[in-house]
Amino acid sequence: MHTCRETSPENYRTGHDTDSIRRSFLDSLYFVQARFPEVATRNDYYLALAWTVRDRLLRRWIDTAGTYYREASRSVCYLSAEYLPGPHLRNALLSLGIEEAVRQALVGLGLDLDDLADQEPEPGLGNGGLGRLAACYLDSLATLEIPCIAHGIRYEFGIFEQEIRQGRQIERTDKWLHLGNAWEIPRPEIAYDIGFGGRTEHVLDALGRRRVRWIPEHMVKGIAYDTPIPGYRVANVNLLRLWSAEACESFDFEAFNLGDYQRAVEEKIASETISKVLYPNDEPAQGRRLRLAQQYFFASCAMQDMIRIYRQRADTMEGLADKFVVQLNDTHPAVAVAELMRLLVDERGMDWAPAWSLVRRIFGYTNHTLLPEALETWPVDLFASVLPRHLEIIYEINQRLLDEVRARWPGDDARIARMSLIDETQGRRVRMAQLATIASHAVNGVAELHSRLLRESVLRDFFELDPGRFTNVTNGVTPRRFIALANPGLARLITDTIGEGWLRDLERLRDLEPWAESADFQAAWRQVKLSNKQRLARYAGQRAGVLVDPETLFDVHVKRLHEYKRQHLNVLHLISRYLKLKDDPGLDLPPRTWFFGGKSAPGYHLAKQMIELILGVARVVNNDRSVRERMRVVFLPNFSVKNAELIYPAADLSEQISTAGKEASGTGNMKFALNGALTVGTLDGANVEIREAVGEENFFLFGLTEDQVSGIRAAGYRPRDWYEADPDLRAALDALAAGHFSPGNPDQFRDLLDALLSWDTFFVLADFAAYGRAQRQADDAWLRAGDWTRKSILNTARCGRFSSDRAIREYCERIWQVQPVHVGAAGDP
Ligand code: 26W
Repeated sequence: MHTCRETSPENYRTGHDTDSIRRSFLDSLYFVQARFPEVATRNDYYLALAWTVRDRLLRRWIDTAGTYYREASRSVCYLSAEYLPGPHLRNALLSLGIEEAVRQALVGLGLDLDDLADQEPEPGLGNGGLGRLAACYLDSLATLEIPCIAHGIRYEFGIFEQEIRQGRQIERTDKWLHLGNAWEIPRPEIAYDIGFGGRTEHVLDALGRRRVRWIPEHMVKGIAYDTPIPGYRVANVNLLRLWSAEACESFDFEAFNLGDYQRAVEEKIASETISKVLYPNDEPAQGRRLRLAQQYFFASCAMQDMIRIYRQRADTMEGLADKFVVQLNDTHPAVAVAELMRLLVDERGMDWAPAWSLVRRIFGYTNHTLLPEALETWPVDLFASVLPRHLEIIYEINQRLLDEVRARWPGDDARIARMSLIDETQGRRVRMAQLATIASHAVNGVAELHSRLLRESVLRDFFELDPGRFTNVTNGVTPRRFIALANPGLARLITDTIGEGWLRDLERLRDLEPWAESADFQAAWRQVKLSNKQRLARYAGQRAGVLVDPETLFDVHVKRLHEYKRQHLNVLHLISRYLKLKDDPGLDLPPRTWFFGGKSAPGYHLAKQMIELILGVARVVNNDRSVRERMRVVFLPNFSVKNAELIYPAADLSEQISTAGKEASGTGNMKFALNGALTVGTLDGANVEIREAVGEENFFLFGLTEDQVSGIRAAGYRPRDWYEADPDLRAALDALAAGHFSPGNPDQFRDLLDALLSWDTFFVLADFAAYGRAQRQADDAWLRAGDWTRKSILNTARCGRFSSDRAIREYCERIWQVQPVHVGAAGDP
């Protein structure tokens, strides 16, 4: 078997020097894009560049795959229904270390790298935090040389494009693939048949053992599309394997001959629907049939693919858990548990017990939310109609679980009812979090507070059943994209100050601490921040049509719109400040610009109202001559990874104001702090750990703690009392109710107001005054420029632990027990 090393064209096709890059760029333009300069479009040039860079990634992927194969290394299978990788080109150049060589190669051809890079569409295959975290983790897995295949769905249409029209969010279809995608490699031969519906047959096999055969009603084909995921300055390139659904028979010729053209393509349409579009909901679970089909589709492809790769070198299944560990990114892929049991027991003939112990050793489960409406449960009848065999397997798992619980807690029927995988209370539903938990050897939350609340509430009974299974891995973010790519000015200043190496060892940022006192360094630090603010101001002018002064305090609140994230608390404070300035223009409040950004799930009415409220207030404040020199409000449309890279480096103040106990972790909070923004926030999610890291004096804390919130809730919370008791709050809410920010439509915000004054689920009114005090602390600190800059430097210096490299190292040690595999790179200079 010849190895690839001798035959591969180690020359300009993969060289890292400017000449090789220019030659292979022109080659790609002529022979892949089939274009020549006179007629080539910007997209042609972008794609030609993408092919050129992709070849260099594939060079490394071949070395990686070869090494992993030779070393029979243990691998991670990361299963996630969502990925938000962001544009690939610039990250690939950074990882390969060829940005400058490419920039020179293009200049020589009269082309500009940044101009071409802007052409790349963003793969918006996720809603928010969960999807972006998965992408950060893939970057760290490759950078830490950990063998990994990440599985997901190749949605034809990703998260909608958000447009703002007449003060409202409009959703536009995301056609990310329409100009082609140079970063994926179609793998038509890596394909699996996926069954749906039908029935099961219980038979006795030749040895008289009970066997079950599933006869699906529908079959769909799952096709793999591979995207190379490069590590930073290592030769390892892992794979993101996204599955696309196709019809087993995409054209029914017989129907066509009968002139029934519709039926001829019916199956094709039905099948492709499965990977057609991403569900744009972030939190509220909608028990849609297609959603379950999507989840099973990629879970089955992933499990069948894992077994295929395993069986390339083993013919009995016993060693499967030595070679693979599977991480469930929330419950969305949790049906993979029942699928692996089906493949091991029904297809491979294993007995239940050994199969189950394999499954337990293989799976790990990460929970990302405590919101009851986000914990997935499926109606048993829906489950039975889509996945009849898997329901039987879940019943069997449940039976054995409840037998164990009964043995431990005889007569404790309440505990049995709470722990059963089948919720009998609301018309029999399958509890996916409980299924994932009982099938995993490790269950983790994504921040210390969240993991504690998980043990004490949602999964309390399972914690009592087996405490050793529960752990915490606080989230992290990749410094490659969110510092080096997004904030090159800061990256240069840091390297000039503490030397190279910090991008792979972020704790080294701590070496910046001594410089926090230096006036020169502070001035350089402020200069970097100012040029990032000027860049964002230009963007805001273009995309939101609002003129922004970069000298003002940039107060930034960007994340999905959700009541628990309390964008409306921010706006209420903003309104209060506006009314006060109207009353007393002499108030000594430093000029501030409020930036908001984020999408609302299309069906989430109150979240959409919050966007309208922000836009309504912006229109009034920005056009009010008496205040607009000191207050400006901007809603940045279509928040995404691409424009987030402009936003995080430009922020002075990061808004992390969720109700304590609701935000599992947050990751934007980490990106802001690492880029030198100070946080105004509650003791929620990872805010707690950020405040511990940076020091309480460098964090504007406010609000009820999780304990206090549950205390008030238990005692009975009457939001109207707070309205009555606080004149500032009353003035702001009254102005809203009076239609001050919705001229001609006074009732526009009725629902939002009613929700606040009647039940205020997320304690906005209760935290209003404290939030105002924290904001005044921020004003005062801002007026002491030197002090603010010092705090900003210390935030960056002390947040190295929030690197996704640290998080992945913890997963490797605590959950996956996988070791790095160093890949010697051929052809690399
Ligand atoms: C079924 C609908 C649905 C879709 C997505 C339910 C739940 C989700 C995700 C779990 C929501 C999500 O993105 N959660 C966020 O995950 C981040 C990464 O761990 C955390 O930092 C955020 O706090 C959490 O809200």
